[in-house]
Amino acid sequence: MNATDLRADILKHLEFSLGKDLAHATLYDIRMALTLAVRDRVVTPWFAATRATYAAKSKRVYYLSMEFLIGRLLEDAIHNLGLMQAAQEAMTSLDADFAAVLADEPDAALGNGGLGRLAACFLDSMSTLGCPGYGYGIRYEHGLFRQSFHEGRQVEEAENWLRQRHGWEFERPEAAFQIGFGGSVSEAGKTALWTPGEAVIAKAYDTPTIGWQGKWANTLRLWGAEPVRAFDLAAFNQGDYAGAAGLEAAARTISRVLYPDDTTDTGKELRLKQEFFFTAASLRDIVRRFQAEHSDLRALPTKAAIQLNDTHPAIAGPELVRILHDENDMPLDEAILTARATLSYTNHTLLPEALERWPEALMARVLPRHMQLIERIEDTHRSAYPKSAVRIVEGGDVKMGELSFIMGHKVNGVSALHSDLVKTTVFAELHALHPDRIINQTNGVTPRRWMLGANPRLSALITDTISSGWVADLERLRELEPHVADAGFMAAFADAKRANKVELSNWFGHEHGQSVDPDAMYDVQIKRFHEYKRQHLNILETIALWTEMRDNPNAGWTPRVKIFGGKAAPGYVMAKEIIHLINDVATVINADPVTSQWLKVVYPPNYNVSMAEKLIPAADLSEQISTAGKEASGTGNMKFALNGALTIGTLDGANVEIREQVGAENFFLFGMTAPEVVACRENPEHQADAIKASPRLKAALKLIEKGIFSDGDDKRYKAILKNLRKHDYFTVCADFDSYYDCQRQVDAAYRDADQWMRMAALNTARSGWFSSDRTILGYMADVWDIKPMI
Ligand code: B1N
Repeated sequence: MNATDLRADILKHLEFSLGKDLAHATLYDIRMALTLAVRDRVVTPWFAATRATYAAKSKRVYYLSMEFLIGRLLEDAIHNLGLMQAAQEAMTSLDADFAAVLADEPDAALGNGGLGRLAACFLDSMSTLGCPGYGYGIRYEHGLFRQSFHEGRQVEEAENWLRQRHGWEFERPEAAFQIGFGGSVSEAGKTALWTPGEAVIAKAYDTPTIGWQGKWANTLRLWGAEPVRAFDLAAFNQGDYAGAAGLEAAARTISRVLYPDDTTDTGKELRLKQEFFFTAASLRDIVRRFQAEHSDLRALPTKAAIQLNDTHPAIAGPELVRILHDENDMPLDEAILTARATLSYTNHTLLPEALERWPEALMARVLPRHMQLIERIEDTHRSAYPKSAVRIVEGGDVKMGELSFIMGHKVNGVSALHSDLVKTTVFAELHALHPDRIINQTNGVTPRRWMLGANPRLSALITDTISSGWVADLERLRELEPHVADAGFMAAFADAKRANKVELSNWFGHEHGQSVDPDAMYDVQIKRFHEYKRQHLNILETIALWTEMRDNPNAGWTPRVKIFGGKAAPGYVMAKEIIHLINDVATVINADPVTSQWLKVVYPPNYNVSMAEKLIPAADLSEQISTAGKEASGTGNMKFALNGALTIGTLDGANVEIREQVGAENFFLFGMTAPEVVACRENPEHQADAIKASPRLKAALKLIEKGIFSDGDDKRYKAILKNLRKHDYFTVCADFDSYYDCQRQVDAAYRDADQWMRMAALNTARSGWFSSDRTILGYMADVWDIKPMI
């Protein structure tokens, strides 16, 4: 594919799809014309893949997820299709700034954090590996809110990615299902007839997801909610315009906005309706596709593998039983077995507040037939295991984790440590009954986006050194290891890192008016704000370090830039106060003439996928400092190691496996282990004892209390201080000294620039195992029983 053809197609789309001539084209027009020209090139392999799957009547994977945190698609598609050079040349010939065109695309932020981003990496890997499959989710009109800071406080604004045309999707008016809620259930022989009281239409929007080198493409099918009838004409004719539109608004509300909470159970009726809406529409589509190829629904598990991304689509269990039993007359026991053989469930968290429970009364009102079937599923479980104390319905709540476990043939955790904790904590009793059901599939990240796209400099060096096979076989990065002894390679590796840092510093300069020294260590913590992730541990250490620098200005300090990024759920008060504190501390420290040559704090607002793509390649140090036992896996940790940052971290989630892969000598470990944290909490004075034992921590808390970072306001951080001094469930205080000391080891290591770079290069060379291609191959073999089609 050459630049001339691409250019001609861009001009054709500009004229015929966008109705513009080149002289009047805006940046948006150029970007959209390029998008459509690239999309045209996705369609042929997409059709070929779909036809091959139909022809072979292959088994397909269906990945059901409330969230797909995709980010931008244009650059990724250009890379996957091998069009980078052609696109660059075409843009130059049209006098367009290619980087600006790519940056004009809004992020598709249909997710909160790791869980949604994992789903997006999985789509990429499934297409790269030729695993036939579909992602199913919701086409939210508004994705994750936009964050800004007003006097250091987080302010949320609605995000509006669909204000512009979404260039990648195909609307499918013919693929629409009516989805009901409420109503009543009547007996109909052995089965039952559910007559919903209200209904909406789920309409499909398809986005092709192209794999590496364009060899395969799958479909991401997102459902948008629409009213069954457009509006109430009679009301309109009587002049009641608002009333006439009310029906439409109520229906569209279902796909209006992404819930911005991760890790809390919001318990809202609208959330339950969203979950049922997309799950029911997806199941109807899956069963329809099956029935077009096969007649006997008992064979469903041999042709469809449905993965539940956490419990959000857990209603798939009872809904599939309802379809098989009520609508297709399969005996109930057989329907339950068939559904179980089709479904499997991934658990992403053990935090009790994130384990979904729905009040029985709400479930019975919104989904009356499903509530009955949940009771039948529970009866079946109880008659099979009369001694088991496990209940799906307990204390007036339906527990979606138990339901998912019982209705899935495999349950997986997302890192080795987390899967072990799943076995020994939340699902210990169910694990004893079903010892083969819980398995581990450690998460991964796609190297196409997180190395090739985000870090072109390092990618070029890797390709020059070991050729390009690593992009689809990331473990080949191990071939870099011998080159770590080669001064030429190491100089090039260091140059790539430094150039990434200069670029980031320039971006900080224009976007946030604060460029930073590229020779300082870039120390980065980017992730959602949550007490368990302990951004407050990091900022307390920053305060202690600043104090130490002021007290000993001649101690030969290692220059550092502390970089933060991330959003807090709008209702999570403590997390928002931690954000405020970081911004306040930044203001004071950055203005200090004594320390500013060594220490800066930068916190750009509105962290998202595109910002991660800028920050990660420029990082020297990756902060993975959660309370051990709380971060199920983490995936940012993998992206940093891959891009040659060293980790400072606890033995939590996938950190454990990262340390095993890269070598303990190339990882900065601190803090208590998960069992030590549990033991520590047995002492109700653990925080007080830790503060007493640590003059530095005590002094840092005191500075906050005195209002040093809040213009003398000694009340502003009362809640944080009280929590740390009295309660500190996340053991910030107990881990503080260990973290502080470890950071000083980091300082010393960074001063030996050559040795640091060798450790960084070994992190890159040994992170290949964290490719999501490896994860997906694991799911295909151990959960889905599917073979690659290419
Ligand atoms: O899932 C990621 C993991 O890498 C992270 O460690 C984990 O925290 C994250 C309720 C969640 N767990 N649970 C959620 C998201 C949305 C929501 O409404 C919970 N996210 C995770 C991928 O495995």
